[in-house]
Amino acid sequence: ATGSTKPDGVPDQLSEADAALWRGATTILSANWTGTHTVPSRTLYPHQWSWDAGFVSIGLAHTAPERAWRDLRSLFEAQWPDGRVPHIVFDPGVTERDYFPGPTFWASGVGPGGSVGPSGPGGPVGANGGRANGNAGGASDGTFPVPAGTNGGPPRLSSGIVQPPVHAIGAWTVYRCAPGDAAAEELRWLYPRLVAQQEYLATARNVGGAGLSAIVHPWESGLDNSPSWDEALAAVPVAPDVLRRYARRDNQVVASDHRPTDDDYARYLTIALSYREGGYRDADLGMRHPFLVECPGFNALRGAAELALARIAEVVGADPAVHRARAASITRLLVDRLFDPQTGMFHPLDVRTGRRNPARCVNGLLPLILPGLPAAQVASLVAVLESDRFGISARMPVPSYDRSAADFDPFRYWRGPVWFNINWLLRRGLRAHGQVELAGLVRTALLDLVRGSGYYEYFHPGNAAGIGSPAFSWTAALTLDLLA
Ligand code: 9YW
Repeated sequence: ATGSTKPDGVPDQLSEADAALWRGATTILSANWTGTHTVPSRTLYPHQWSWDAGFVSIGLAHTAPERAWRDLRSLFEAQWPDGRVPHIVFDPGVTERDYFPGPTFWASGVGPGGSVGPSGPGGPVGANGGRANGNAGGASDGTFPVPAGTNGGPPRLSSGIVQPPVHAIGAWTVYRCAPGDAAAEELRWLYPRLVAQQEYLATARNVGGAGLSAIVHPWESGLDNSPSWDEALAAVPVAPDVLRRYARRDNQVVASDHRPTDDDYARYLTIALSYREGGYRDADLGMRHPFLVECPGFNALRGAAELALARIAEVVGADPAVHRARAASITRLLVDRLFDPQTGMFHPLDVRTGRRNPARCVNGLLPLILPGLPAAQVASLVAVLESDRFGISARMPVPSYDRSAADFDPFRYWRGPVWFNINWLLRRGLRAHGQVELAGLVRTALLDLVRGSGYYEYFHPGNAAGIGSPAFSWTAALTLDLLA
């Protein structure tokens, strides 16, 4: 939280150089604000993305908490009756040409019988404003509140998949930075929805049966083309002609060799179509869905969300103990199922084959954010972070993939480049385990990146050049949090 500020809201304690960084970041967040939500990037991602909204709220907590609450509300107004929070909420004012795959591709709310709208098996809470379609899920007390503002309005168009649940951490951060009656009211509105989101992940996505959530698409991890998914993706039978039926847009905005390959994309679309054809239902996924993986990063964030919910529960008068117990159980399951003593880190488990993916990817370090992670695993992750594979240093934050791997690619998205949000999470984890010095190195290296290259989407892990979209929201937002 900030103390006294200069007239334009910049914290007094910042040096001139840091004040300039702060102003740069707030300018980007204002430019990416639409009036109801923040877009990740004006050029590349013109809608609202789920985990981006969580990170953005962490930055806005320091500069514009009322916008942070509005942003989170905007996302949760599009929550489905079964509790899932869609990974993209589409802006009806943006044309299909500006982003692919857009609302026509996802056709959310279209059931197997072709019925369109909120009465389909999984459409968003919409015109009829409730769970009239008989979906399971909702808050643990069995009542799912009707989202305010959508009652009687048109259904919000969205994708049908999810992203890592970082929103409780966001909401808690906004409240902590700017508490008060209005903020407590926002927490009361969000709390049952955040609980429903967690319930969905804990039940419908418990495909492996042990209690960890399975993702049904690489996009759900947030780490789209990470080597984490290579083996599971290779086994997906590509739908014939899929890339002729649908045209990509991303690689027309950003250089192709900085993005996933066409072959990756064909598989992404095939998996999404399979889920769509099943009406986005999760029953029997194990029997019919071509991609089901327990991701250590996703599940660690689910655990961290429970801990944030425990704090929120204390404010809204709910029971914090159940959330702490769930976080402890997720932590245990991660260690039992996804930790590999050979590599000293966590690896995704393919539910279809029972195999753990051997690649050393940065999502395998994210369980560090869980304060209850046993000391042996903490020590092991710290050793991996300090090794040449990930090379934590004051010069460069942690790359998305093992630097010594033969297929490490410094340009291609989640196969090497440095990502701001992941490093922000790792720094948080290091601090949670008393690794103050390493946490400080990550902070310094992150701030040097934006100071030297700007607020890019990702960065070259060798020369620190910005890659992908400039003026990227979560990079700006998390810069504010590092400076505050
Ligand atoms: C896409 C918006 C999203 C992020 C993902 C990132 C990328 C590509 O951009 O996804 O078209 O959705 O991989 O984590 O949320 O910033």
